Amino acid sequence: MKTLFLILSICFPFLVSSQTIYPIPQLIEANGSMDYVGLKSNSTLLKDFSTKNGLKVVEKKLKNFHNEGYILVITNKKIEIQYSTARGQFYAYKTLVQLLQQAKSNGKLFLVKIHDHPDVAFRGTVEGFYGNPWSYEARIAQLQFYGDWKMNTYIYGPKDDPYHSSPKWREAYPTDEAAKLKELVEIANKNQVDFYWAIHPGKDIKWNNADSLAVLHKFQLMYDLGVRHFAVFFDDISGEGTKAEKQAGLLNYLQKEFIDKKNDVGALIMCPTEYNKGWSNPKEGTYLDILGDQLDKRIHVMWTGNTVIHDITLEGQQWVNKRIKRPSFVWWNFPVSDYVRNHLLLGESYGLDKDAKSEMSGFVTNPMDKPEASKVAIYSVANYSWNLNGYDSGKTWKDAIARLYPSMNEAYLLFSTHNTDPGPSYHQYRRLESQAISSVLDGLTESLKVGKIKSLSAEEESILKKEFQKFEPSTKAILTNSKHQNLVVEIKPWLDYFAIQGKAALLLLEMNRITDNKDLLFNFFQEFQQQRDQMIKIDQTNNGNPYQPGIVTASRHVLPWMEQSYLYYHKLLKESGYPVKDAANQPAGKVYTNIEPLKALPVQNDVQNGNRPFQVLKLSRMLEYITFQANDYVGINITSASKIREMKFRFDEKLEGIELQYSHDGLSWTKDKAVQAKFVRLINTGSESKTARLTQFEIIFE
Ligand code: LTM
Repeated sequence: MKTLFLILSICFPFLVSSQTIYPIPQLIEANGSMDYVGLKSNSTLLKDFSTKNGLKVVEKKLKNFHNEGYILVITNKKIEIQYSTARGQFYAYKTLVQLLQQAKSNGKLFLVKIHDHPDVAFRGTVEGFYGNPWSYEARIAQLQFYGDWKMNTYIYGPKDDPYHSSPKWREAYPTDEAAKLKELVEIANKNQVDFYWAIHPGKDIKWNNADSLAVLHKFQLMYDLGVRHFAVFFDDISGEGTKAEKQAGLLNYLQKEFIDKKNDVGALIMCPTEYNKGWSNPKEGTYLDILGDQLDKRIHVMWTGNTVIHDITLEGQQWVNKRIKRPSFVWWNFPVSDYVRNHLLLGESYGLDKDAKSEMSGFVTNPMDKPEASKVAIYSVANYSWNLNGYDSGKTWKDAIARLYPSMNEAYLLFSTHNTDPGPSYHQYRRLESQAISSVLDGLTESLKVGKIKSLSAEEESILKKEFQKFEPSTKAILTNSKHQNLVVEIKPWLDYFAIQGKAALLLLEMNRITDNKDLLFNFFQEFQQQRDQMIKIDQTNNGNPYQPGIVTASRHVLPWMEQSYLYYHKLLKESGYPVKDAANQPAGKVYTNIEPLKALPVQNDVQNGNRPFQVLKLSRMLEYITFQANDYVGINITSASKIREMKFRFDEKLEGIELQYSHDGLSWTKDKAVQAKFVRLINTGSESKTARLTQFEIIFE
């Protein structure tokens, strides 16, 4: 069969073209000959297809067949669909619709035989991010989208829904919210999507009968709204709630008292507290092994990979699966951006192992709080999880953009190419960005850092110029595209910023060519500064969340080159006596810590917040818990000549033995506020480790 497939793929590549059917089917045979049925030019799709073209759709139910699989046979006499479940039947029609859509545009319906089934049993999304949960309307659009692309799982678990997590997980939803959830479940059912409702009780759960009953009761309330799939999350908690045997006990209780007693509820899913290798106790017999041994084998255990945000590797899957004694259920933290909220993550979904299908029971992506802008990545995950071997991240990404945004394909591809990397963060997860121009730009930046201008070859200059010339028109094409205003609403400030960035970059290219005419350079610099000021304004006045406020685009290669150029020309012109506008006297600093993952934590300069009278440096706010071993510290090394006015920090719980200290040299430390200090840190002065979430660390300057 496989050989036949190969031969046919080579002879008739258009037949197995991934442009034709997505997710790529496991096997396509050209039914004996490369024939096709001609369609009348006005043929509509499936509904009246059989009457107009004399081809009937015949259905056949199979026994002992893959439960989501189907066979679709198109001959010049009939279209036959074989399946064993309603879901298989649904997917067969989804494939047929794609073929008919294609046929509608070229008038030909090819005679084929398609054997298809998914590689991974659970495929879809987990709405599991921090920040604004998706709207009701956005969720409807998502559920329809999942049905179209053969995803069967949506896990509802927005961290900032108080009825999902603390403080209200024990309570019923208010009537209007309950009604909307009920409708969403119905829409999910219509699209063959299992609507999983997740509870996140671990922050304040008591391991007693009353709280076991509270979870059970909440499940029943959700069941009454139509929910038939449930999950329990124990991520991002500390203290009592984190105990493996207690968590396993609760899950087993729910299995016995709820799942086993109803006969229409799907398999339970749990997200453990140690949900990635980096945070797992490696010692035998600890947390993950306890779950492995004690948790009912029917319950799925989620896993984000070797760290919170990571590629999914075969080796990583095997490592955890051995411990939890079952294939883990992948919670992939891409393209979620709740830890870098000033970025858009629109790039390829890559880093997914093609050989890992037997090592995962499910694969869901945690998206951005921007549902439309997440669709390209979701579509990619639909493809990966359906057919791991057939997955090509780059091609899928391009196909996704072409399919979802045909009327602005090139423009959105260009914009996405430059909006992929999350930047430095404590997760240390980086993505390739601006690939066509990145190495040339990095060369320029490195040279500027040592005070030199690197000249460009004519070819290099032309490549950069052509690319930057596309920024503004691409932005316009997206902004004015009436079909995709849902998307535009989500990303407008980033589009505005990007358009100006393109103009500023073109000015820098001009400046790069000027060797000795400082007057001309000064003219260009002033223009460049105007554009840069506009970018700063967009950054300062949009996306005012308390975590990572503001806007950046093309931040991995283009922006650093622009900033380095700015510093270089500013200095050069100032020293040559030109009246260049001084940059605001901003405090500057970098993270100061001995805790390895926190070494990449950005320090934000909050001078942006225009209505604040003070200038502020703060540690980019983290979502997860930090463990301070004895003598561990985190703080800021102030690198500017700024005087400290006030210092603010907060943990989400009281921590004895964590001390605030100041130092001039990083060697001798004092508890007393030192206005001229160059280092401020929090240090665990006790002998026990301490775990908590640092929700604020801010130095306010005079
Ligand atoms: O990843 C998990 C299991 N939990 C949280 C998510 O809620 C959050 O969206 C991601 C990304 O910041 N990180 C987490 O730790």
